[in-house]
Amino acid sequence: NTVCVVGLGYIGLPTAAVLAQAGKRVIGVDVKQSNVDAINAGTVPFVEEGLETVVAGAVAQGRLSAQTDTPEADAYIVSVPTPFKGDHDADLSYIEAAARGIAPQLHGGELVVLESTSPPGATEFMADVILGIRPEFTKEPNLPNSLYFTHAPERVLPGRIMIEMVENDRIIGGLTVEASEMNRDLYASFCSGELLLTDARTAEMAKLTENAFRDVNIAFANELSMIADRQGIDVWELIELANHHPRVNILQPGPGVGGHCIAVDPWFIVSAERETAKLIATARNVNDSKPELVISKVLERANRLKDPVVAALGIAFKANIDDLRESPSKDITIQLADRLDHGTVLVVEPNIDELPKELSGRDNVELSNLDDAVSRADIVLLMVDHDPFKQLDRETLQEKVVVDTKGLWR
Ligand code: SAJ
Repeated sequence: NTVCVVGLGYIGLPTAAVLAQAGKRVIGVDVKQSNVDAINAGTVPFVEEGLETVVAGAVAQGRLSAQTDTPEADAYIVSVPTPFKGDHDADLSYIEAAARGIAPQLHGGELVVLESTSPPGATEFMADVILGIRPEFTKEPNLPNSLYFTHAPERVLPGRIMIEMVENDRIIGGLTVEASEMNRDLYASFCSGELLLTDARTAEMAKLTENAFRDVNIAFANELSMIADRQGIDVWELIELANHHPRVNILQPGPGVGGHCIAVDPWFIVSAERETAKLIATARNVNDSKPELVISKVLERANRLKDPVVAALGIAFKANIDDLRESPSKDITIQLADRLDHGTVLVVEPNIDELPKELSGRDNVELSNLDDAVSRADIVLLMVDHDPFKQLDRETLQEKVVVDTKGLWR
């Protein structure tokens, strides 16, 4: 029972690891030789709590290995990126490349699961690529030349992946019922959550819907923060009070929405239904407009000073992780460095050791530590609610201009 996982990133590698832990023989495939080498050495090329122990164990036991070519297997799990192309359309070229790698290895009877977050129709597209190359096969079930295609979107939260991968309920949508059932049997080996069967299109839409729901709700909080600011009201107190209503549960405003999921996936719905998905598009735009407001606020205060020092606290996309992908706080910091007439930006990010390339090598940017940055700063800009920032002695903020985008120091 061999499973091949194509794409060994934030989702593929943990999936490969839990399958190996469940006793499967797992071969991971990645285009990047350095990732393949790292995994075969039992190490993990990114930070995720608890992952390295499982990978190291599975590699040592000979259950998990990685390579750059796609092998023969009984089941394939495709977890490759689906970035944007054009006007927020989904770029399916990585899915297509994965399908082209899988097609020559098939004998009939294999399951091919698409895990990548995808627009409606992507599973069908993947199947069409494979059947285009191998027209002797069919997606009709129960024949010697049947292939089984499904979509099983991942829903794990970065930072809790190893727990949520096992415990979360899963939606499994097949092009046929038989494909869904085959996928269910495989995922039951590692997943203790409920396995909910549906068709592929509904599964694709369900994943996008979950993230769009969260995005719309965060947009509501962010819009409230702008309204409250203009009205001279503390938005966090406002939300706390309103949330005492038994049917109100408003999320938290912040400097914008980041990460590779919530800031991306809603656009796939908009791109499929531009005329109808108005609220979803507006929410995206509200959340994307938040960083510019933070930048203006800081610049307005900085420009009153002769040689302003701005402490930028947090450039990760959310609390207690090192992930800088689509991070609004990183973008705000870059913009401040670009647009400050004079002065210095002190970056404090406890989860990284060096500045990202967009910020390194600049005369007016330094990577600093919390105490040093706060003591030198005229303006303290808080953008991420990392634990160490919560513990800061508030006394040190007296005499400073504080822009607290997370309401951490209220
Ligand atoms: N954020 C706020 N206010 C809030 C909550 C979040 O501004 O009240 C911001 C965060 O600071 C961050 C962004 O939203 O910038 C996204 O963070 P998140 O914690 O909401 O979500 P992600 O991107 O880490 O993970 C999401 C999860 N989806 C949902 O909760 C519906 C996760 O379960 C998905 O698996 C993941 O997207 C994914 O891969 O799609």
